[in-house]
Amino acid sequence: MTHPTRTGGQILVDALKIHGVDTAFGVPGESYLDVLDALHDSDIRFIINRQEGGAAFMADAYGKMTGKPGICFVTRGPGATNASIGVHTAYQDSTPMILFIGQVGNDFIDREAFQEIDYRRMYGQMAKWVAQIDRAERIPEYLARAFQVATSGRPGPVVLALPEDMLIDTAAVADTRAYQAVQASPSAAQIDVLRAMLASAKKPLVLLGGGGWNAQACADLQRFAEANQLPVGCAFRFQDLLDNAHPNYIGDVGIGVNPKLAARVREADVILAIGPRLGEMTTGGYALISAPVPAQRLIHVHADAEELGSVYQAELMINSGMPQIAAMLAAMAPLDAGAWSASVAEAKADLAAWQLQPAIFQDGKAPLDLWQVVQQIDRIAPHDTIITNGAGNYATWAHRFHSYGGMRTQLAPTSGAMGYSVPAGVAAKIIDPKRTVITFAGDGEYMMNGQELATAVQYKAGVVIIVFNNGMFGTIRMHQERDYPGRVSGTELHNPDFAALAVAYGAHGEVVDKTADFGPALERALAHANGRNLPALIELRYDGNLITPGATLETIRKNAEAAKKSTAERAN
Ligand SMILES: Cc1ncc(C[n+]2csc(CCOP(=O)(O)OP(=O)(O)O)c2C)c(N)n1
Ligand SMILES: [Mg+2]
Repeated sequence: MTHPTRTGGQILVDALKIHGVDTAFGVPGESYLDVLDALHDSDIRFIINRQEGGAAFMADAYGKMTGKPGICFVTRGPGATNASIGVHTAYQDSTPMILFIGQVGNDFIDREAFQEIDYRRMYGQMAKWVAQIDRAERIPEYLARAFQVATSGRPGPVVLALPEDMLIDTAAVADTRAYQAVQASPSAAQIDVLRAMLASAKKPLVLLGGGGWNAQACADLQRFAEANQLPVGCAFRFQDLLDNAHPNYIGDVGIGVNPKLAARVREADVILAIGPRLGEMTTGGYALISAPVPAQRLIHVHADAEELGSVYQAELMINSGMPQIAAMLAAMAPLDAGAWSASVAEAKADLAAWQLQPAIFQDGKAPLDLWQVVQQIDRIAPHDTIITNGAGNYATWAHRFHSYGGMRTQLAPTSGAMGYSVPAGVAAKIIDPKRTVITFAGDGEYMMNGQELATAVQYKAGVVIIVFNNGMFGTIRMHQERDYPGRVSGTELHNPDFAALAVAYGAHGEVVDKTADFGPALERALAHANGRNLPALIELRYDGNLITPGATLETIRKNAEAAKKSTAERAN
């Protein structure tokens, strides 16, 4: 059989089409001009970003939203290093992604030629698989494998380097079939053991998390929780796997966890963890569930066989994809829930109490009440609104007080990466323009990838960005006050006028510093974003002392000073 002669770039873009790619993100480079040329004739939408960190975060957001690998193209050296934050995030978050990097030609390789890096070494610990394609006729094979690896088992990022001369070389080669993501399924015997362990429980708890979920899997899991009246918590930043308004949703087990929920995790007799790695943030530093042998009887379900038993020696380990286990649990004969059925309503009441207006706002003295801000968002925006955020204390206001509306209404990095919020919000609106998208950004966090506001304007992505401007890298300041009270160092920020900056980009921008002004400002921003398909930014100016819902900076400092004083007195 004869095949048409194509350039490497054409073979690659044809392969992307075969694997179902409709959108790619990136920043161009002369190292992969032939791919850019092949994209010119394809119907793949190539979203041009302003910085590779933004591009890689957008690819991560695409992977999270669709379950298909997010595609990102960057150039060698500087482009590849800028993109690394998105690869690290995709790895920690178990997001399918493929990063293509233009590479130095084979004629110059290994001379530390211009912008040359060995990506196998650079990305060795951050990606599921890193390879370099040295021959154009092997592109179809490498791409098929890249899609397999990114989506099978525990999803994650793959990095492929593309030497420049290989891309312009020609070959007459056949295409492959489309990839098929491969996932394990639980055995019937494992489901029997799982059922018996739950049947013996008095205080069972389900914990959801990790990558690889889809709408059907979430729906099946919800049916299982309902049929067995099980309380369901969600791992750090996987808070949307069960609609937060559902009676069985009892809260997020992450940073700043509700102490009553933390106690429930500690005191549970059987924990059914479906999907999460049970990482540091979800286990309160491996304290709520102790490693390696937990006090609770642990059933750990994970998509990666190697993750199971790597930290926790669960009593029952099940290697399974999320849709596979969820379908089997939905079909499982329901248990007698008499021993624990009351706990669901109790835990839900604990959550409701935890979500009441915090004491720091109750005297009404704060001109801008951040709790009220979230109440207004939940009142005005649709329940299926996508909320994005990056790292920073401001994210607490969303995580604790917002009611996430179910599967993929939360785009947030478990890697704790600053700079994720804006690209994720812009990408979400590009991928699903009918959805309302609201981005929570810190003043520090916004400035890490705020340039993607230009991408939003260019592609008519009507995202609403809320900048929490407290004039500082607040999280670090909080830790500083705890450990080095009163010694502020390296955490103050002198900021631009964010609203004016947004206007300069062609977006709508306004400043809010009073509680009563937020609702109307949000209405205007949403009308602008959804009506005119252009981004809108609301800058919140508030008292930086309001650092967490539970304590002000001042209290944290005073407590730390008092603790230091008493330690010193005891030493004397
Ligand atoms: C890329 C990156 N750099 C640094 C950090 C460390 N870090 C975590 S939170 C934070 C401060 C965030 O400040 P801001 O966005 O203003 O939010 P705030 O805490 O003030 O609400 C920093 C510097 C990080 N997580 N990610
Ligand atoms: Mg800040």
